[in-house]
Amino acid sequence: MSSKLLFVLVSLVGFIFCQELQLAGNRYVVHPGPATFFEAWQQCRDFGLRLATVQSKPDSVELAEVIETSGIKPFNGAWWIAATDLGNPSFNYTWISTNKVVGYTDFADHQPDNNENNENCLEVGRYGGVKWNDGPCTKKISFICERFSGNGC
Ligand SMILES: [Ca+2]
Ligand SMILES: [Ca+2]
Repeated sequence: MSSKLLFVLVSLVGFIFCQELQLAGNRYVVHPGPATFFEAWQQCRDFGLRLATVQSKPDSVELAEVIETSGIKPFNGAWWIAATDLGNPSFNYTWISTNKVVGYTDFADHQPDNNENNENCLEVGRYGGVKWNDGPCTKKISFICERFSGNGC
C-alpha cells in the first residue's frame, strides 16, 4: 500500500471517529469538586480530559443539558470553565485548554467586572443557567471537564 493511500485511509478513519465523538453528545463531564481553577485544570488532565471550553451557543446549550442531567448542585454556586485572563493586562481571556483567545462569550449582565481587581478565571452558573462570570481563581468550586481528541478533530 502506498504511503499516500495509507494517509488518506488514516485521515478518513480519524474523521469518522471525530464525527462519532460529536454525535455521542457526551463532550462535557461534570465534576463536583471542590477545586481552585488550577486544581480543576490539573484534575481534568488526570482524567485524560481537559478543563472545558465553551465556544458557541450550541456548546452552551449542551453544557446546560449535561449539568441538569447530572443532578449535581455546584459547590459554592458555580463551575469553573477553562478561561483566564491571568498574565494579560488587557483583560482578554484565553482558553488554557487550547491556547486560543476567547471569541464567543456568554457573560451574565454586568460581567466580567474584575471585582476587587481579583477576578481572573471564568465560571458558569453563579448568575443563573450557564452564564459566565469572572471569579477569584483560588475559590474552590465545582468544575466542568471535556473530552477531546488529540488528532485535530
Ligand atoms: Ca480580570
Ligand atoms: Ca465577576
